[in-house]
Amino acid sequence: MIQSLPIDWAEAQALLRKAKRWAIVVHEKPDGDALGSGAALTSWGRRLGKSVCWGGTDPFPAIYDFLHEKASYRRFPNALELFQPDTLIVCLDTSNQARSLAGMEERPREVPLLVIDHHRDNERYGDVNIVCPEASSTAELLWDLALKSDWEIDRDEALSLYTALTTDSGRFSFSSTTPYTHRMAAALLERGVEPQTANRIIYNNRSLAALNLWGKVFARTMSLSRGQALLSWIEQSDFSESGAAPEETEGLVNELMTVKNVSFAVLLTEERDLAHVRVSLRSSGDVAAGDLAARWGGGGHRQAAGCRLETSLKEAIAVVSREIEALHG
Ligand SMILES: [Mn+2]
Repeated sequence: MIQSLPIDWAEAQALLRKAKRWAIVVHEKPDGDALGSGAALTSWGRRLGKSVCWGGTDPFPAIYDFLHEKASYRRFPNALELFQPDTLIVCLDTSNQARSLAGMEERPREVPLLVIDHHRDNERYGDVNIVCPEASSTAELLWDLALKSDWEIDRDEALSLYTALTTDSGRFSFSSTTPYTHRMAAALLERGVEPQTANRIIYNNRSLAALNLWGKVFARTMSLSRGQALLSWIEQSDFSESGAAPEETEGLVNELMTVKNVSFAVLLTEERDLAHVRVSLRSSGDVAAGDLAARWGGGGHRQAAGCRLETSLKEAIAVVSREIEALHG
């Protein structure tokens, strides 16, 4: 791993060794990296003879049901029950306390906190912080920890780490993907991960209903600003007609960015009340997605942002496309 700041592995290892109990906490709306990393660390802890619990504020997303520690994941209503003697709290993939559990800020001094994360905006809120923004994923840091600690890595743990690695690196395509990321993937294959099986269980799990809904959205996509931008939308009736669930539109807007010469994409989703529209923006060009979202009271990053408009879908299509045409000239 390439790193900008020194990392105190020895202090982290000492905390992990000393505690009788590990309470592993992942961020709200946990993703593949949070869950894959949490599953691997849970399993290692148990093998080391620790009493381990792991979980987060939100339910376990069904698409990751195949992870081997799924059954031991728990929803914690707040952090208070974790504040017990001989316990170490480990926050994974979580940049600040507000994204972990309610009440985490009230942690007593005698309950140590270890933070392991790769978010650039991590607030280093732990007693020991393994924070490395250059890492493709939190899993990459857990992999280092396991190697430095001489922990065994079995096939289930390898699959959990591989899930985290591939989802957080966009299947090894984001700029955070390094030679080290690939070396780690290679080592996971040596420990029994089969890439074709992993790909099937991680990605090929869409419902036909969702495929039908995505098809409708693709078919009605409009080209703006001489093909530099694309805009499409989801009507409420699309959900009832296709039978797809709202969460099955996750990632749809990214597909619009796969069209040649497109550097800006917008997906509008009509809300249930037919009086609000959710706007998802993606950009890889000069017009920052976050700037446009901010104009309408939303926020986000340069490449990905969102906002919500109080208007009909028809009006939103008109307003947003006019704005994009003006910005791209
Ligand atoms: Mn992550």
